Amino acid sequence: MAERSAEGEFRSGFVCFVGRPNTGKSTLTNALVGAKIAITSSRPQTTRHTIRGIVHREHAQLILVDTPGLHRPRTLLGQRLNDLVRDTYSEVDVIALCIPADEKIGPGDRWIVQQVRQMAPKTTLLGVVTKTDKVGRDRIAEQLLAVSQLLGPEAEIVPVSAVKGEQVEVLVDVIAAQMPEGPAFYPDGELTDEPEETLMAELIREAALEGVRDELPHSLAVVIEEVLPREGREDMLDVHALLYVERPSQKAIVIGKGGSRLKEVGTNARKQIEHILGTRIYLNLHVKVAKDWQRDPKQLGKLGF
Ligand SMILES: Nc1nc2c(ncn2[C@@H]2O[C@H](COP(=O)(O)OP(=O)(O)OP(=O)(O)O)[C@@H](O)[C@H]2O)c(=O)[nH]1
Ligand SMILES: [Mg+2]
Repeated sequence: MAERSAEGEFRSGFVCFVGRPNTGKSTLTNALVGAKIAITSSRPQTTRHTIRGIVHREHAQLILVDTPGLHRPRTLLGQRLNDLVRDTYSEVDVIALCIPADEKIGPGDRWIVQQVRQMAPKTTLLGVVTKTDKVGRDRIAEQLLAVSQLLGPEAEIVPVSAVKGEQVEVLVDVIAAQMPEGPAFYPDGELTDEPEETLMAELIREAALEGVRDELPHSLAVVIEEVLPREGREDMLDVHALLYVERPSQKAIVIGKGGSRLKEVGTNARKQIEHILGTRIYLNLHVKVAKDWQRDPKQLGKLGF
């Protein structure tokens, strides 16, 4: 168990969550921050840019950097996401490797450890065994041992369930103990440095990902075109968003029969956005085809990658 900082000392710093896609990094980020600032889904490659979440405690402030899952890239988008994650290694005090309790450690995990050790040889590497609610105690113990073998005997390893909220505070303490002494970087109460437009685009993408299958998730990108205050109404925003897909067939799936799916996506996203921004919005969604944007440098640039 890590030492707590002595009375009066304040610690602050950056911690980056890394791991294969779908290992629970964003869910854990939200659980630690105590608010939904990162979207999550059962599909790999949900997170596409680094998201900073801020954890405020009496004796510490942690800035969590949630990153896209790392994997051997198959598209230009995949390559850009990997580059993004590598860039953040050098900027953080602690790197926390997330490995689910219910999956065997594989070459993908070893590859990530090797990347981290190469790019940030001096940075503290922690192990986090995620999704512990999915397995029994024996399996958790087995996984802790396996992660210890992967990271070496000096590495601290914490088992957590972000969904059940188990061990989340223990993880905060262990990370905080590794941080340098120093003042807070962000004012009290600030939970993320995500621009509101990014949050909105992400919540729309999450709603649109719900229930879709196969390769569509990777083909979907959302851009906020315009945010305007409603004339004569201070408490309402008009938000215009574009959903990009790669093929006409995908456009049909997103829109649904008679527009039914898109309507549902709009309703779900609107509720989430209103909740996080604390203001009423009118959400206008349009779907467009941008052929093979994941592989096209020009299109990627336009979509912000
Ligand atoms: N049962 C259980 N499921 C979890 C837990 N944490 C995450 N999950 C589920 O695992 C899936 C992936 O979670 P995410 O947080 O989106 O994973 P990620 O690592 O951010 O994924 P990428 O952004 O694609 O790399 C989702 O379906 C989550 O609901 C947990 O503690 N318990
Ligand atoms: Mg994620």
